[in-house]
Amino acid sequence: MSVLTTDQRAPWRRLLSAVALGATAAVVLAGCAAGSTEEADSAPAEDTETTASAEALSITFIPKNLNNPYTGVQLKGGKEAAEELGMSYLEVGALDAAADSQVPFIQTEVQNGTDIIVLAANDPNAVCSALDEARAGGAKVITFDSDADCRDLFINQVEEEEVALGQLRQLFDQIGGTGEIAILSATANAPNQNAWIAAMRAEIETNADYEWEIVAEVYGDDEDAKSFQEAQGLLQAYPNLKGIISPTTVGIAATARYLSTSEYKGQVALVGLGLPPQMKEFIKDGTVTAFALWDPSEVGYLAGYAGKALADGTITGAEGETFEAGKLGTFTIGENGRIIVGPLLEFNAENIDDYDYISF
Ligand code: RAM
Repeated sequence: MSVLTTDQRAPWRRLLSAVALGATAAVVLAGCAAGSTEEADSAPAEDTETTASAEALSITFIPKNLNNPYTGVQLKGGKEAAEELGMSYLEVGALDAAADSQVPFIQTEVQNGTDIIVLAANDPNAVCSALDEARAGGAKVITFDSDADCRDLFINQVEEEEVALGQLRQLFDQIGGTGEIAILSATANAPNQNAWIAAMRAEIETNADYEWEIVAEVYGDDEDAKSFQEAQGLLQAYPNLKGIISPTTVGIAATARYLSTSEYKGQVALVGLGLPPQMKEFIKDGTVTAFALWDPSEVGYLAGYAGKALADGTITGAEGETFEAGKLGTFTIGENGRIIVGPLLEFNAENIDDYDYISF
């Protein structure tokens, strides 16, 4: 994955950054966000990956963390959209998904006068003041994958309840509705993880089919090694565990890898959200029977198109507005600026080979 530093941005944007530090920041950046400023007309070409046009809108993706194959698939879609739309594209971020790791990257984009910031929030409490500043300066802010309530739009992969219920049903199909289960999540503050887990817990409480006892909820922080250790810890601490739900691609892959060579293989069920290329071997060797996800590249792609429509003024983020998103078709903005990409995909031994295209 390529990560450009801000120094590689066009000189005119760096100039605006300097101006942006002054009191006139909002005015200057608002002009920049419109994408048709005089500065842009006389500016040298962008020195980024995707466009040579000085008038191009700039879009920067800030994922949860770079050290995550899921991120790579999402950004592939974002970059594709930026290329199709002639926008200048950048992806920046930290290797880890710590709560405050995204703040300096947002601040740099504010200083650079970036037109569209697309972010997967690690922690709304950490990122919102920097994002508010970006919006006050004229930037359009989109969250994707993981929401924060300080944005123009949220590109949500699948309705939260559908994500939650799909995983529970997959577990029920394998172990029935009784026994001890555990959750292996990503980071403790991740809005997407926590929304899915809350919906799962609510369903378990109210659905008479589900008499499971959730004995633990642990966090692998979307780091492979930590997730692996947490999986190992769960199985040692709870000898009667019947199933693990891991609603994170990093967590489920690490847990599957641990299970695959352990005495628990085939004894403890594992469901959750996984990337087909990472999970294929564990489906084939019988460690995992079924898991779920969506195509993450579509989430990034849609964010790119939504960002362009916002920056062009075609949409404002209001409920009921529609816009075209290239190969994905027409989308309508739902309640509270939310846009759903598609349905939950479920993978198993019968269909796993059909999803080789979801690759990183
Ligand atoms: C991990 C991340 C991401 C989530 C996927 C399912 O890669 O936590 O935010 O959407 O899993």
